[in-house]
Amino acid sequence: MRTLFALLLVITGFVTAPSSFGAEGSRSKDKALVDHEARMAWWREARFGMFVHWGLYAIPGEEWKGNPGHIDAMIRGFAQIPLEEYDKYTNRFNPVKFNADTWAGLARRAGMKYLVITSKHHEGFALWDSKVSDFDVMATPFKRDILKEVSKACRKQDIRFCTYYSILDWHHPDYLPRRDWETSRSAEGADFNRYRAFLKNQLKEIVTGYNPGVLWFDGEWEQTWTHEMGSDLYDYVRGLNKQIIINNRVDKGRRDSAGQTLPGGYRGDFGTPEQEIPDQGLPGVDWESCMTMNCCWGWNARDNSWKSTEDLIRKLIDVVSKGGNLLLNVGPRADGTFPDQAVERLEGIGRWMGRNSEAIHGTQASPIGKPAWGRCTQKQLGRGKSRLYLHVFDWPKDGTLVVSGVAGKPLKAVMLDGGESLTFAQNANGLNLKVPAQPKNSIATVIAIDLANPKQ
Ligand code: FHN
Repeated sequence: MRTLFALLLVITGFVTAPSSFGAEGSRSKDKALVDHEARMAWWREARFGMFVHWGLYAIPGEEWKGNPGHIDAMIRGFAQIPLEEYDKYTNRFNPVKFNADTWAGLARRAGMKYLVITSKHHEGFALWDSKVSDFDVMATPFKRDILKEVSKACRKQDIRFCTYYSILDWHHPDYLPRRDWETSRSAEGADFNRYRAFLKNQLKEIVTGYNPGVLWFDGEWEQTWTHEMGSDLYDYVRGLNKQIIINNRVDKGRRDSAGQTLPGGYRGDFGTPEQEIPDQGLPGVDWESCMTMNCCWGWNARDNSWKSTEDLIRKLIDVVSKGGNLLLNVGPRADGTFPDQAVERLEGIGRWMGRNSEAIHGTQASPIGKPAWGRCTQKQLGRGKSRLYLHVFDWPKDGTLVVSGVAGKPLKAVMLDGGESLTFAQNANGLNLKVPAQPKNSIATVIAIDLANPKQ
C-alpha cells in the first residue's frame, strides 16, 4: 500500500522520488523504490530512538566557569577555545563509570528501538579506534573503543546501533573554512578534497567495523560542502552497505530546523526536524524529530531546564500521530554516566511504554487529524481491518469521549492498558464512547478501536 502510495506521489511529481534514488530509468527506479521500502521497514516500525551526544565537550560541560550559554557539544566554537587549548581535554578524557550495557538497557526499557551515538561531533574527536586519526579515544587515558562497546551492548539488548557523524570538523587541518576567530590557525596548505578522503576513510571504518543501521550526518551547512559532494558521499556510503539508512543532512537539501528536504534531487532517506515537531508532520515522506530533554545536546551541569516526563511522552505521541519518529537525546557526563534527570525521564517513559507501546511501535499517522482531547495513531491489521489508538490527554468529565471523522465500521473498543471493553454509539460524524470516570494514566490513556475499513 505504502509503496503504491509512494510510487503515485513520485509519478504525479507531488514529491520527488525519495532523493536517495538519484537519476535512474523507470525500471531501476521501481527496484530502487522497493529496496528503499525494504530498507526503511525496521526504522518505520521503531518510531522511537535514543540520541547520545558524547565527546570531550562533556568535560567543560561539567566544570566550565565561563559564559553558561556556551556550554554544549559546540563549546569549542561558542567559547572560541583555541585548538591547542581544547586538545588538552584529550589527556583528561577518562570516563571510568562508562557502562554501555547500562545505556542500552535504559534505552530498551524506555521503549526505544535504536540508538544513534555521536561517533565524531564538530570537535573532530573520534569515539572509536580510528586508524586514520590520532585525535581519538585511543589517545586518551581511557583507551577503550566506545563504538565497539556500545554496538555490542545494543546487539545484546536488541536495539539497532546507529552512528552520527559530523561533516563539519573543527580539528582536521584540511577542513575548511577556519573559524573567523581562529586567526592564529593558518589555512595555508589545507586541502578540502584531502579532508573528504579522510572523511570517507573514517566512514569506512565505522560502517565496516560497527555496522550501524543509520548514518546520521550533520554539519553540512557550510559553503565548502556542496550538493555534488553530498550526493557523492551518499553513493559512497550506500556502496559500503546496501541496507544502511542515511539522513538528509548528507546533502544540502535540508530546509533549516524544519528539516524537510527541498525538491531538486537532494539525497537522503528521511527528513530531520530539530527541536520541533512539524504541525502537520511531513506528509508522504519519512521524517524524524530530534530533541533534547533540556536545552543542550551535550552534558551541561548548569542546565536545569528539563522537560517533564509527561511533556516528553506527549511529544512522542504527537510525533508518531503525525507519521514521524522521535529521536530523544541524552548527554552523558564526563564520567560516562547518564544524568539522574535523564534516567528518571527514561524510566518514566518506560513505565508508560510498558503498558502502551503497541500504540507507538509500527503505527502510522492519524486518519482523524488531531482531536481536541489528544492524538491518534493507527495500525493496519490486514483482512480489511484496522485499529485506531486514541491517546487521550484530557479525559472527558461526562464519561463520553466523542470521536469525530472515523471512517469504517467500529467493531470493538477496549482500554489498551487492562483490556476493559467499552460500549459505543455511532453518530453521523463518528462515535461516542462510554468511558470510565477516571483515566488509566493522566499523561495519556489509550483506547483501541478495531474497525472494518470502509469498502474501497
Ligand atoms: O550543532 C549541532 C548540535 O550539536 C546537535 O548535534 C544538533 C543535532 O541535530 N545538530 C547541530 C545543530 O543543528
